[in-house]
Amino acid sequence: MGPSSEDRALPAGGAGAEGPRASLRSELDGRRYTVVDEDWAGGIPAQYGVAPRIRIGQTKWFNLLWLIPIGLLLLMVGVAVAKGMRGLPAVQDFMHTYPGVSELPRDAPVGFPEWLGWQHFLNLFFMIFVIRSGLTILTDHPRLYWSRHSTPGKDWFRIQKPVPSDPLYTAKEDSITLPDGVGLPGRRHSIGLARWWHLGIDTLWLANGIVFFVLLFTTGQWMRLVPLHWDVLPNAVSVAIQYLSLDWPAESGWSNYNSLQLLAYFITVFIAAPLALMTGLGMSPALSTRFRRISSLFSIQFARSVHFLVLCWFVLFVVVHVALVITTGALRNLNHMYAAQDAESWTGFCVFFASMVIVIVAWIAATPLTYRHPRVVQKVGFALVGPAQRLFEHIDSNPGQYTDKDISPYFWHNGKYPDTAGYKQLQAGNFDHYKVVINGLVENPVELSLDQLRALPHHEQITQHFCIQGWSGVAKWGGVSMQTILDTVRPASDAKWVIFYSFALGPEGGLYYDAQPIEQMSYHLTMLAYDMNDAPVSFGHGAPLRLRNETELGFKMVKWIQGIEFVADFADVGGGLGGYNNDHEFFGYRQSI
Ligand SMILES: Nc1nc2c(c(=O)[nH]1)N[C@H]1C(S)=C(S)[C@@H](COP(=O)(O)O)O[C@H]1N2
Ligand SMILES: [Mo]
Repeated sequence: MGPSSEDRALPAGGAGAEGPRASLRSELDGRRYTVVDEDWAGGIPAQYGVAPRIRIGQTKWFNLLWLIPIGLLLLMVGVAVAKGMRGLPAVQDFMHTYPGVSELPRDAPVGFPEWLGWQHFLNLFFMIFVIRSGLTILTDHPRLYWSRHSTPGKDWFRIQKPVPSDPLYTAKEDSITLPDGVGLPGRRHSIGLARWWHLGIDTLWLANGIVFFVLLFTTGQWMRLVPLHWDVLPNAVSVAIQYLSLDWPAESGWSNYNSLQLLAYFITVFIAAPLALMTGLGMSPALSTRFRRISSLFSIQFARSVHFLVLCWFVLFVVVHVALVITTGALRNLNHMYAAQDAESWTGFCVFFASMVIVIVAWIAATPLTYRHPRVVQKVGFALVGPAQRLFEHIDSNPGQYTDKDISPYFWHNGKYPDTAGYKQLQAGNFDHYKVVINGLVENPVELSLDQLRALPHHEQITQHFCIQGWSGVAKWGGVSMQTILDTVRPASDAKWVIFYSFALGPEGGLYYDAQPIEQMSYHLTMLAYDMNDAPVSFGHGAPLRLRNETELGFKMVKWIQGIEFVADFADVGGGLGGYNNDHEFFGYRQSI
């Protein structure tokens, strides 16, 4: 069973038409989930996507599986062409001038130091979990776009069917399942856990990378990874012809990589890896909102797309790299990297074999352990990446990033819609009897009707929403700045968190809720919205009132708000972890990245 505490009788949920009740806490689900079992996340059933597709033109989609036969065919043609070319005198001259290696500076080191072996292993080990959890994150919104609008049909890549026409179709419904051994974890919508893996291991991978860069430049090993002369380009062409004509270049990896190899390593270390970091950060709502210049050129979706292309490069690199290590003198190559020696012995192979046992065991165990001990994954992940997330939470961005012309034509829906009798009654009455209850540790608790909210100073902002699942959209929000609410209710000095209660239940019962740090309530872009794009917020987007807090990811922006409570801490609110998704799905409460 998932929950750790005993099940509570679920409340009827929602307020009656007489107005919201004073305390909404009792309507929360007090359970705190500790395992991922069959009933987890409302028992969301598995759903599989389609083979990856790329859009060509307006509406045609190309199934990427075709690349397998096409690639084989091209390879065969390439081999034939390369073989033919090598008979030509001009090509022979060229290959004589450019045999395939660029000369190294005289003081360049020879051979592989021992630290490189460790670096290489740790890098490989971390990358496995980064890639697998990255795939799970991708499949939570299995589409890629170039613009921040995430408009259905405008995706350039998808591993899911076209978006159905149902206007209330949600991003959660769109998510797909991966096999447990591929994704980390594989289960549909397990993005909370996937992100702890991804961001947590990322910090280790980065730390390893920083050590690598420092050692590279302090030992002179960088000279072996950086092309120092333009002749590397013709030399790389020469190597390509040699590989393709099946008359492979002589191995010189111990002292000097061939030029094609050098370029591949250079791109991987000095371009792909930094790009992975930069595009990763480019997806942070806090950073994207703050650095609007960069973000207006390279939107969150551009960053997500490039992040994915970097993954494709890494995977391609790994496949070719491993294939060549094996086919170009496996024992000697393994000795280089795993035993720091240039010999034909089995030493390197034995170390490599032992390291592979570790890799395989960890690979197999990762997903089942995640399902059994999700809170451990969450804790470790938070220990690793939490400080960075906390840091970015201090970013209080100014309004004005976007204008009317940036407003997205389509804005995805998400979450579980409210269907309680109380909400329906209010909705039927056009929310005339709606009142948002604002209380807790405040000097002046209030209950405000929509008319009263509309009478308060009007606040408007055009901002970008970024869902944890990966889609984004820009909208104009009209309503009341949270600062105005603070001025009205005057929080006590011990009020540190603000709880937003929804009318809607979460997938496993109990009201959806979320806790926000009080500092962020005075940010320029934190508000209660009753209008969206100059019309009252629709049912799907949170009628009659929803939260906007642009420092955070979308799931923290509670829709269909019925109450707001100021508290000293959230430990005894709901499951005690600061939000419905945190209690149930292992999300975190700081979500600036
Ligand atoms: N009450 C409630 N609010 C919610 C959710 C929910 O499930 N229930 N989902 C959240 C998530 S995950 C996102 S991304 C945004 C989506 O807002 P939208 O449907 O207006 O795009 O609402 C957030 N607010
Ligand atoms: Mo979301």
